This record gives sequence, C-alpha cells and structure tokens, in this order.
Amino acid sequence: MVDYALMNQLLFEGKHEPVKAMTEAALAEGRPAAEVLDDGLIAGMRVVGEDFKHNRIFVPEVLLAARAMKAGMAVLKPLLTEKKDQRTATAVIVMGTVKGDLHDIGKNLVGMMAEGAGFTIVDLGTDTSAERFIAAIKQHEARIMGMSALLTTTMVYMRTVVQKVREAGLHHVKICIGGAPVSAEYAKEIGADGYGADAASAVELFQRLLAEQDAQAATAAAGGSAT
Ligand code: B1M
Repeated sequence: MVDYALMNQLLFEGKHEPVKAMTEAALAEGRPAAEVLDDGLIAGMRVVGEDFKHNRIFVPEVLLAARAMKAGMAVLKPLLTEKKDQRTATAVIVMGTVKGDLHDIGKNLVGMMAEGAGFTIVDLGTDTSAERFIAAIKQHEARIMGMSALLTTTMVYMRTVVQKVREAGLHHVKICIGGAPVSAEYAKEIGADGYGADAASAVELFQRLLAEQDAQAATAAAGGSAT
C-alpha cells in the first residue's frame, strides 16, 4: 500500500521517477485522485515551502521538488480534467500567472480542476502581462479570467491587470485571483470579482460567477436592471 509520508519525502528530495510511480500505484490501489493530490503531492510541497522559507533548502532543491510534483500531476491530469459537467462547456476561462512570476503549479492545478468541471481553459502560462490577458480574452471570447501570483512583489501587478481589463471595455468578464499571498480582501481591494483559496474553491467560484453572469444577461435581455 502506498505510504503518503514516504511519497512526501521523495517529493521533498526531488525524486521525480519514484513520485510518478507512487502516484500511479496509489491510483491502481483505487485511491481517489483528489486524495493522492492532497496527501501525496501537495502535502510534500508544503514541507518544501516551509524549509525554503527558513533557508534550510534553496532554489535548486525547490526546482527538483517542483519537477517531482509536476511528474505526479501529469499522472493525475487525465483524471482531474475528465469532463464531469457539460453545462459549462462553452465557457472559456483565460488563466495565467502574472508578470514577473514564474510559479505555475497552483495555476496549473486550478486549470485542470476547472477543465474537469467542464470549462474550456486557455492557459497563458507564466509571466503574463495585462496586454496578453486582454488579447486572449478578446480572441477567445472568455467569460472569466483567472490570475495567479505567488510572490508579494508580483501580486501588486494584479491591480494593474484589473484596471487595464476594465479600461479595455471588458466589463462583463469576471476576474478571479488566487495564490498564497492574496486573499478575498485583496480581491475586493483591487476590484476583482472573487478569490479562490485552492483549486476546488476556485472552481466553485467560477461556477457561481458564471451563474451570476447568466442572470445579469437574462435581466439585461428582459430590459430590466440587475438590482
Ligand atoms: Co518560489 N517562493 N520563488 N519557487 N516557491 C514561494 C512562493 C515562497 C513563499 C517560498 C518561501 O519563502 N516560503 C517565496 C515567496 C515569498 C514572498 O513573496 N513573500 C518564494 C520565493 C522567494 C521565490 C524566489 C524569489 C526565490 C529566489 O529566486 N530567490 C523565486 C521567484 C521566481 C519568480 O517567480 N520570478 C522562486 C522560484 C521558485 C521555483 C522556480 C524554484 C519554484 C516554482 C516552480 C514552478 O512553479 N514551476 C518555487 C516553488 C515551488 C515555491 C513554493 C515552495 C511552492 C509553490 C507551490 O507550487 N505550491 C512556494 C512556497 C509556498 O507557496 N508556501 C514558493 C503548491 C501549489 C499547489 O500551491 O501555488 O499556493 P499554490 O496554489 C494553490 C492556491 O494558492 C490556489 O490554488 C492552488 C491549488 O490549491 N491558487 C489559485 C493558486 N493560483 C490560483 C489562481 C486562481 C485561484 C486559485 O485563479 C482564480
């Protein structure tokens, strides 16, 4: 039986092949993908974060741990992205990590889970400027935009993106933010429509905002005002 504590340790040590094999083995044992993700992978990465913070490990070790995390995520991806809800299938979400920021593990997870919930994801990757977000929203007629930031130095750029998206006349697009240093309060402060603490709550947020958008469109079509 797969031992999650050992899996966490192997992830910490950056052993990507064993982490991949243990992810496969856990699924073969019938463990749910969400459990393998939370207890096998994310829990290991949490320890990496703590040790990084206290200078017990450094960027090279973190890079190896990130590679191991991604190896496990690649195994889980088909299960997490398997479409479970067709009602949201036409809704496009443009996602990206903001300018100056290269962290993409959390953003990728949110994208996978949202895809599993039926959304179509346009992933702009990392280091994404406001201009790239705006161009992608227009090109793909996105209804939602998701921004991720993991650094206190890059989260401030989210405010710029919100401003520029609104200045571009894209008032109907719902803007969501997430990432370790941000919060619901910060989302409100910068004029975003919502904050997701983790991938599951981000997907719930997307679904709620989509329903709100549909209700607003219906009210507008009926010639009323959304009060
Ligand atoms: Co970086 N790093 N890092 N790092 N790194 C942090 C963020 C840090 C907190 C570590 C620490 O000190 N404890 C710290 C930031 C401190 C701060 O800003 N105050 C830090 C630092 C300092 C740095 C560098 C500056 C280090 C250096 O070079 N000296 C550098 C910056 C590079 C850059 O971006 N320009 C750097 C580099 C790196 C690596 C490249 C080595 C690597 C990233 C690899 C990659 O992503 N491809 C890395 C990693 C792995 C981390 C930690 C250890 C782990 C992040 C992670 O993947 N977590 C991180 C420590 C930490 O976060 N405590 C750290 C797992 C992931 C599942 O969680 O990303 O939080 P998370 O995503 C969650 C939620 O936040 C939410 O849902 C996800 C799933 O549950 N969510 C969203 C995320 N995005 C969302 C978007 C949404 C909704 C929800 O949209 C709507």
